[in-house]
Amino acid sequence: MFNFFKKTLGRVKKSTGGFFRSLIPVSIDENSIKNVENIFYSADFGIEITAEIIGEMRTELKKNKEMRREDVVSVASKILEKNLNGAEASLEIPENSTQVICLVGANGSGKTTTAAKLAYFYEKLGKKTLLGSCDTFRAAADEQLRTWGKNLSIDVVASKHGADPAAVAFDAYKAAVARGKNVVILDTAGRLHVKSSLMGELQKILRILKKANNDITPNVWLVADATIGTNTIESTETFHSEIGLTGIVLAKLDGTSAGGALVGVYKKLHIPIYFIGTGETPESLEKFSATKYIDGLFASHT
Ligand SMILES: Nc1nc2c(ncn2[C@@H]2O[C@H](COP(=O)(O)OP(=O)(O)OP(=O)(O)O)[C@@H](O)[C@H]2O)c(=O)[nH]1
Ligand SMILES: [Mg+2]
Repeated sequence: MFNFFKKTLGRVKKSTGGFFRSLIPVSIDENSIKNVENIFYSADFGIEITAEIIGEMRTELKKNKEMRREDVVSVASKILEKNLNGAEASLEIPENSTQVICLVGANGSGKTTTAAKLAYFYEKLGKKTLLGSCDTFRAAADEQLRTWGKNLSIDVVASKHGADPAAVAFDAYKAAVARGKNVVILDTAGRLHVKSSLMGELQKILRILKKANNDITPNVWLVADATIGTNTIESTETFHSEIGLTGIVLAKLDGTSAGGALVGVYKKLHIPIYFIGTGETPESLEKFSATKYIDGLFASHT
């Protein structure tokens, strides 16, 4: 993130929406286009998406010498919409089935909180859920999930600190089937994408789940931190090539981050985006909507 954006963000503690819009100058010509380029680049949209927006703006500016903020919003919205086409996804939960969602991601990205929010989300839809604590690495991890389970009245299967995460995944899946649960959500330990041994641990979890039931196709969702920026593309790519991601949840979109990296990630990898996280409470999880995301980004201050 450029210092400019960081500094300005620091000054104005507002939601991303109206604030991001207010960064765009009210009037733009050939000379101030660089300004707009910096704004989009600094919001983590990445080189390619930013270049697309700027390219389109240059074409417009050839026709008319001046663009208004509204015109930039309109051009950028169309480009973001095009690049997010097909990104929205929804989990199918057929009757009498037990779906598995395995959450993976970097340290502190929001996996455990998202696991709890997802359980709450599906319970509200009338589905029966179970949480599995496969983070046996961090001593307090299962306690964190147990607390969520207790507060939300959702079953939790956990194990001792240091236990094999794959064994917990197996037990959680079996317990979910035995108890007639519709969705089992597995929380895993945070890991750096460059650590191949830790990627091996995730591969083992997925192998063991296949042993528990060869017919299941686990959903493997990356919980990405919206505040991290463009290196999300690189880490998502590695997670994807190592374990085959089937979905993305973008956590922490409630802060000042524009979550622009999401667009670059989807453009490159075409991994569906299921949810966005918008806070720390159980309710603060929304199904991803491209239109809502774009509208929120460019919303006016109220
Ligand atoms: N504002 C905000 N905070 C969030 C969101 N999701 C998670 N958090 C916070 O981010 C911090 C880390 O969340 P966790 O769920 O513990 O992250 P984790 O990925 O499980 O962390 P590790 O297990 O240590 O890798 C906590 O303080 C959460 O409350 C979100 O959508 N918005
Ligand atoms: Mg965790």
